[in-house]
Amino acid sequence: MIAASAHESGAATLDRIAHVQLRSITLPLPTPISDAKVLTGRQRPMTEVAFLFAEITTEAGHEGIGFSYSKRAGGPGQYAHAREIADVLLGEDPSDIGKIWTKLCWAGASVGRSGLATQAIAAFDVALWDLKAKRAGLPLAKLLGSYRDSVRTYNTSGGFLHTPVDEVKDNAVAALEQGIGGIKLKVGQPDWRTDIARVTAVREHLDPDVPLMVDANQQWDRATAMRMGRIFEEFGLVWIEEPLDAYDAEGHAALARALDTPIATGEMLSSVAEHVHMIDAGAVDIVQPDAPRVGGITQFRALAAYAEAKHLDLAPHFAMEIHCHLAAAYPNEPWVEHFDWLDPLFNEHLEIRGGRMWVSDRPGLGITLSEQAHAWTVASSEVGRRP
Ligand code: SMN
Ligand code: MG
Repeated sequence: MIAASAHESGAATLDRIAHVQLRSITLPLPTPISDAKVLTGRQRPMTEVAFLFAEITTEAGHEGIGFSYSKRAGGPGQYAHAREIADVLLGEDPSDIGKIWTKLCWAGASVGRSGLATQAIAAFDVALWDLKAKRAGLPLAKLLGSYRDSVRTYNTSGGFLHTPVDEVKDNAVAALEQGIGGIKLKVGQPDWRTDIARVTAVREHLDPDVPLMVDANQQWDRATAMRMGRIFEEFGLVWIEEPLDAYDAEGHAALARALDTPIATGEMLSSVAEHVHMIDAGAVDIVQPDAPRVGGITQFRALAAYAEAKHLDLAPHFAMEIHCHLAAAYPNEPWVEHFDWLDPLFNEHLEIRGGRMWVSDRPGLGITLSEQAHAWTVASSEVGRRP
């Protein structure tokens, strides 16, 4: 007898994507943000973040939400690209996440498999993984196979270069009292002595056991990066982040070989291939992928598997609402970056205590858009029909 196919058995494979809602949401930042890229004139202070949200609904009524984002230029482009390719999803089995990623990629193949096109795909991909986990009744981390219920977390939003050092110290104390486990400070000032003075001031202000990281946002040339790295050795930093141009594999590798302090980088890379190039060059001790930037959770998981095989540590960049799940499913104890910037976008908030961020026990990512997020919507469109 021919075994009944999954279709005949009425399994979940009968479900099909019926409707896709896209939203472009502009999140205003409380104060203009400056890192090294601003102080050296490469960029203007950041005043907002452009989010691309995708909400997918199936004929059986299953729903998933995902997002991608752009700082400064790029948001409208991501939204426009997503609008162009959204109809590719209609009628597809929501479980065929890999197939759908490939279809979305080929739909826009002319604009490449990295950068803006990939980041637009990410919003759909994250939504499909959210939908898959919610349909299974599991938090995403558990669907992926989690190693832990919480992850170490450090704060970045209090340590930017526009913030006077006394305020940075206060922000660090407040973050630690909130239950945050580490503090990242921006460096890369025009005068390197100011960097040393600020990091020294914070180091001396906090308990010596508090983990500290620094982030130069690609500011230094190779000679400066080596000099600053050697000066920072005595601080026992958890890592030095983006000391060089994000694509300078050889330069990062020379630092990684020469310094005891781990080198962390990867946030700016927008494909798995770019990360593999850096990893293969020995350029990174702690890889910092950003799921929206590399094309979503499907791509992030491929990269995480490669990083695991290379015995690297993981510290995903930004988007903690996604990355707390992905980091919980990574073998080596990771760090997840804490930003409170996105809090107004969602009705739910991650629990932080004891130096750790606790993965929500809600199905999927565990997030729903707030009324405020809807009010900050600057454009929306839809394809298909709501079941
Ligand atoms: C960063 C994040 C958000 C804005 C500017 C820079 C960053 C980081 O490099 O690592 O958080
Ligand atoms: Mg950074």
